[in-house]
Amino acid sequence: MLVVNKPDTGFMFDREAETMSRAAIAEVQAERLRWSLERAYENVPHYRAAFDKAGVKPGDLKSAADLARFPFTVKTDLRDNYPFRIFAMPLDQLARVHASSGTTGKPTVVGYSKGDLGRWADLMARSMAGAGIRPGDLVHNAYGYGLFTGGLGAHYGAERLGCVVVPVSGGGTERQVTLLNDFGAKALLSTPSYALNIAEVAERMGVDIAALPVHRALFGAEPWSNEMRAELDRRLGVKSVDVYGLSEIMGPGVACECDTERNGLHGWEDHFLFEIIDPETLEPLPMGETGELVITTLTKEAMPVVRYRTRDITRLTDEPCSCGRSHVRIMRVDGRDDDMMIIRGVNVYPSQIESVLVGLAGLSPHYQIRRFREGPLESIGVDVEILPDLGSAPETLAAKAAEVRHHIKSIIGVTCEVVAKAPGEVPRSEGKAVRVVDLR
Ligand code: DLL
Repeated sequence: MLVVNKPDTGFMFDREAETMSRAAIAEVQAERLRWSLERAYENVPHYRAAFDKAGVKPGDLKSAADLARFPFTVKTDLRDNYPFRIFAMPLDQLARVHASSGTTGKPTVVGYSKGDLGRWADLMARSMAGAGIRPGDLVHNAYGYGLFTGGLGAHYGAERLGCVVVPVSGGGTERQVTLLNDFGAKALLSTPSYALNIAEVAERMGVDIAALPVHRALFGAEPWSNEMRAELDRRLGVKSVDVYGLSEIMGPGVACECDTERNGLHGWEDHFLFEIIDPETLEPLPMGETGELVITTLTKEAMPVVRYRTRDITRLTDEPCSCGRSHVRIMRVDGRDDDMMIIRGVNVYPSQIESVLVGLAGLSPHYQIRRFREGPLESIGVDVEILPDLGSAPETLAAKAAEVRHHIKSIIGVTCEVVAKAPGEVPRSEGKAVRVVDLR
């Protein structure tokens, strides 16, 4: 249902659902959860075996709190059922499949019914409206099209909202700049690292993106810091908003910030149930505590997913948001537990290093982290890049490296090897950035 209050404030794609009372959310969740568990148990051999092994039946669920008795699902469960055995519907009744890139081992394949695709488009439209994108806006979609869920997920969401989509996909950065300039899109959709690449190429081409009509950006698919947000807002002249999702659960649009607060991403609780668990003990943690995000789908027909361990580390808050949306907020995801580095006892995420680097005088915001071993100990190196106007004399590079090393040590508390490189020497991203190179 499309409810428009005023042309630009208070706009919501589905006001009734987005502003439900907490009690109404709990009621809808309990009912849909039962349906989803039953669907998984009755139709997917993997879930039947896993529930039987844990000694639970869908009927044991009396309230959402009983979900803690049900088994988790992990990525290898999806791989073990490659390609289509995790689906709850016959293949010929599905409407689409997507898959992860699968850099290690087999990719994970996910499936959607026609109804699932409709709900995905609705949730993505909801997310985009919350981010300040409006029906009629021209939307430049630079998320990759194909098996990755970013391109098509954003595409159909934008169409559902009533936008005009430019389906440019990732890559061909000069052409991206030309199209942004010539078409005058109001919104840019891409990964934050690719947006940075676009900003840089535009500057080289003499195009001032900040002066163009583009005023909103929906960035996600990878962690990015608030410092990077400030940098992108400034260089692109946009208000950028964080969108979260994962293919195993749906794709982009599982959660999204509102442009009112930009402080935590509203997770759409009428379609997903969010839990935070302690990744060591696997026990659910109370609201507000930091741990691993676990998601159960409530309305997915083709591929219900029960208690999926995302590996993403974050916390939830159910404090009211000034935008009026009642759905729980997922605080920004700093990183995945497999990205966390432990350097001499200090836990470090790549995004913390990013926070220190972005905005340092004389430095470009491009960086890459190397993980390596020195004897038995884990160490990290950070490649940074200086701005062209500093020149690239060896002594300038060395001085910059020493300065960055000092900042990282004093702010994060870890000692690392810093290499300052000449402009253009750190690889640029066209989709998800490779922030960490593992040399161990
Ligand atoms: O990245 C879906 C997506 C596309 C989200 C476009 C947003 C925009 P996957 O390729 O399956 O799906 O990767 C999912 O990416 O578990 C997180 O670790 C990470 N991730 C996604 N969004 C964010 C975000 C898409 N906003 C994995 N902040 C997730 C931090 C994110 N990490």
